Amino acid sequence: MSNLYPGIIRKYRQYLPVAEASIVTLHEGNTPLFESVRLAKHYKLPIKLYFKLEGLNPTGSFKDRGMTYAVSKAHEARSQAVICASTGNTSAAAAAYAARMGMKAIVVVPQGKIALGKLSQAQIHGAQVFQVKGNFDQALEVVKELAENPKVTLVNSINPHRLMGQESAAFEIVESLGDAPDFHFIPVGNAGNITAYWRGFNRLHQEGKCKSLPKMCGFQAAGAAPIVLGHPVKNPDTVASAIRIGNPANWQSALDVARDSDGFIAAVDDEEILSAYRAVAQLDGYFCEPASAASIAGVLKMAKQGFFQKGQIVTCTLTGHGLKDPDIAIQQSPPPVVIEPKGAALLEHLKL
Ligand code: AN7
Repeated sequence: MSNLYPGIIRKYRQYLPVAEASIVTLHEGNTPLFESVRLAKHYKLPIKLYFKLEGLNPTGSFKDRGMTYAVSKAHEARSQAVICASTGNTSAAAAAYAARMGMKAIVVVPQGKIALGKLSQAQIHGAQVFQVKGNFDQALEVVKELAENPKVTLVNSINPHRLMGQESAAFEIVESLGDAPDFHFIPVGNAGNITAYWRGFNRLHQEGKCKSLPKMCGFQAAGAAPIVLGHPVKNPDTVASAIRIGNPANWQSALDVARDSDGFIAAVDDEEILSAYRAVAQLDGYFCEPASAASIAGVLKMAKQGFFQKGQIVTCTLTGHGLKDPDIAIQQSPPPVVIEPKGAALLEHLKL
């Protein structure tokens, strides 16, 4: 018998039913839960802080968990193509899973507003890529108009199969810790992922596989914080392009999760996001994308306010890999020094 890790559909078969011949996997999931050492120490956090490294999924984001199941179910339903609007990561995942299944992918992204790595993924996997003259919310309206067509399946997070797949990240956290954490911090865009985690934790709780439930703490970017403000944001703006969303698809559900878990949805500004983005890279050696750092910025913000008690267990989803958006990393770092090709020239610049 093979010991190959089979991906989340086969691992969590009882929760993700689909015909065997329709299963498409890139062996997503099984991502590490990684303890913060130097970042936690630097900020004198009283908690045990763990990062769920979702950037280590095959296309570099958590979207793979939802896409494996959404594309499998689309194939089972004899759909010919999958379609999505995206701030980048959904389109990368849709393109990759469609390629692996031999289906078409049609992706609609806001023109000039998605990270280059993500655009390159959609393109190289052979998706038909459309750039809409507008923002993500408008792109979503466009694809919803096509979703009635039985030949295509919409794979945004309004597709329930997406969220069913994404529950698997909560299952893995419970497996890693032996119980649920006290708090779970997570970035919020369309609010699909926070909804999926909460459902996942609840499922295991009902089955007696964890004794407690976490308080769910979701963070939007301040320039794109409709849930916090209580109204849609017409022109959302933030450095965290993945969560530049002004009218989230799962808005009500985010409010329900915050209420039911005794948690909250709050905002962090771009400065806080970028500071956390640099800190996790420079102190803990992990490179996440700016949107992912919103959850760490949230932890740091709450810690400053004395929110945590000593020894509490906090997990934090780092949703996507930093290599998706190298432009921001370069902007946020000192430029490389140009030198003559001589050891002495290098030595001049070193403080050894
Ligand atoms: C890195 O790809 O919406 O709250 O179209 O890429 O479940 O929407 C991406 C969202 C967080 C927010 N972090 O998750 C898309 C898209 C990263 C993301 C989110 C996204 P949701």
